Amino acid sequence: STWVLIGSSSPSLIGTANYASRRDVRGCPSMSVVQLHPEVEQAVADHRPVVALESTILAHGLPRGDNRTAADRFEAAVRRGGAVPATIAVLDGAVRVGLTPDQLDRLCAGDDVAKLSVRDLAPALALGRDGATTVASTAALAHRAGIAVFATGGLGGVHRGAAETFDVSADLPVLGSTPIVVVCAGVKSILDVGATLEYLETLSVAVLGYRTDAFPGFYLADSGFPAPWRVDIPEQVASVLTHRRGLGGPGAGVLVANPVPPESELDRGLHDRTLASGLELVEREHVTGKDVTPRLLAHFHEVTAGASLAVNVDLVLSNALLAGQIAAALAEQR
Ligand code: PSU
Ligand code: MN
Repeated sequence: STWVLIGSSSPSLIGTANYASRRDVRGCPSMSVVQLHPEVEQAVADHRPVVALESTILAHGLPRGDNRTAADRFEAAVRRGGAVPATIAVLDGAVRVGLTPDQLDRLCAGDDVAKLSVRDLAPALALGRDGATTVASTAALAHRAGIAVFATGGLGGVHRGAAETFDVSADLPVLGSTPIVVVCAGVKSILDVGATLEYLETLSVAVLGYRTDAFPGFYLADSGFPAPWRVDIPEQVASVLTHRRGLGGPGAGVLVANPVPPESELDRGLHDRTLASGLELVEREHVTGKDVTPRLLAHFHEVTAGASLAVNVDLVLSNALLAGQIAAALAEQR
């Protein structure tokens, strides 16, 4: 069963035990802090399609107010694609896989919502903090909960200047050891895209362009780099994951790079100017570490007077819909 693979392939991400079955997962003390929403739990148990959604984009990537509306729209897009949505976050001292409307309200309005990568999960749980999960922690938690498909906006990656700062998102190594499908619009264009693609190759992550030969550039449909592989239908992505698992070995992830719909793309000139001023700004304000990405995204939203916000929401909607279709195709192939 899938549970055997899920349990045995990345035992060390969150806990230390090697879980071999669903019963073991439930019985493990470290899993008692993982609370599945009843609808999600039932869907996973029935092997029906489920798509994980991250919460850092809500709490730290989109402005207050817009984020709450967007949260509902992301979940609705997953349902349109044919799957049950499971937004993941840490609330009330527990990991929540699938949030209630009240929990989404808190996550989107909260002033004290930490940004949690994988390494932050245990401290946040121990100290009873609320937190939003990044691509890295959402992928790890989704996988442990038995969810095979995950949608986000733009993947984190190698930052510009990383040769000196060492700023490389944990999104990359986690994807390198988690056999899950992540649907994104490429990596965020604020990053060093070429270096990120190289690192994904080093980590053995399969990179698939969806209906494109060009690797997408988040706000832009084309990053200027080619996509290593091209797929054209959700069934092909499902088949790639099935084969990835069938090959065994350390389970790396599958990255589906779905370009922003052409009609939603940001104007390239505006993009390039805003990026240049944003990079100057983080330098001038000495913004470092996990604050860099949220600061640059906020700068885009300010300078483009909401144009980048609309693009960001549109591309996540498109990814959530596709992720739903991929999860549905995967359930069909079982
Ligand atoms: N995609 C978006 N907006 C976001 C993110 C992704 O459209 O805010 C978040 C994800 O949670 C991703 C994080 O994991 O940005 C990357 O942060 P960092 O560069 O600090 O690893
Ligand atoms: Mn970083």
